[in-house]
Amino acid sequence: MADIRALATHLDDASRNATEIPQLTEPISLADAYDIQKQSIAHRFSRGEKQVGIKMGFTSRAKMVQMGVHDMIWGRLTDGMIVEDGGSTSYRKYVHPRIEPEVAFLLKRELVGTVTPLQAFSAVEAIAPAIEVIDSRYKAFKFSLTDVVADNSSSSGFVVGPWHQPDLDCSNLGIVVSFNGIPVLVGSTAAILGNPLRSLVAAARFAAEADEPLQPGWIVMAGGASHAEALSPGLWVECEVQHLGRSGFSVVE
Ligand code: OOG
Ligand code: MG
Repeated sequence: MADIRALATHLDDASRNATEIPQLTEPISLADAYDIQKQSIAHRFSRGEKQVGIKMGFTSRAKMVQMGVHDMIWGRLTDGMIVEDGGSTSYRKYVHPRIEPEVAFLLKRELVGTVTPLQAFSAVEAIAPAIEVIDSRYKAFKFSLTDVVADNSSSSGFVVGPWHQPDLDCSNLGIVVSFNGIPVLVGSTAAILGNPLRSLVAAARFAAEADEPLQPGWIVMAGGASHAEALSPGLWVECEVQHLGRSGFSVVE
């Protein structure tokens, strides 16, 4: 039997100290992996961090293909992971960080269980262009489905741009990510399950399974619209989403 508590501490230590670890060797169930995630994040809560939402992962084909994982996953976001829009983050805080262009939803109502896209939409207060900084704690960024779930789905940092009223169709908005002003990724929000709202629908279902309803005021990160791109110190990273505007941050040593 896997020692859930020990693995949770192991992963929390790896994340806190930005040290890489080998993939988990014992076979664990998906339910165990989510338990490890929960207990690992509980360490963050005990250090004073607060949950501010959840992130969805593998909601686009590009991400599934890049990582060889073909199931949707989710992770918990805390205030300790916030990177200020227009601000900076230190490369030293990560093992081998990558960024993904995403959109973020801000909820105004609790959302849980089986909901329609329309019900999900009616719980949305605002939408924003966003960037996720993912950082697997596993060596060479290689993991199985259960490994990555236990590692809080690689969540590490996130940047949310200006909030926009949800009065626009976000199903097919153009995306351009640039590094130091040079475009490195282009895409569309349509890559996220055909419509990022479907990611919110899935998030509500996961929340029900975990018995942790999505809360008003929470942020839901819809998942990367493209493959992830590696970061290095000295970069100014910007993600522009059509009609929503831009979010950006710099990576310092
Ligand atoms: C897992 C996290 C995936 C996304 O947006 O698809 C993710 C990983 O690729 O490390 O955040
Ligand atoms: Mg992501």
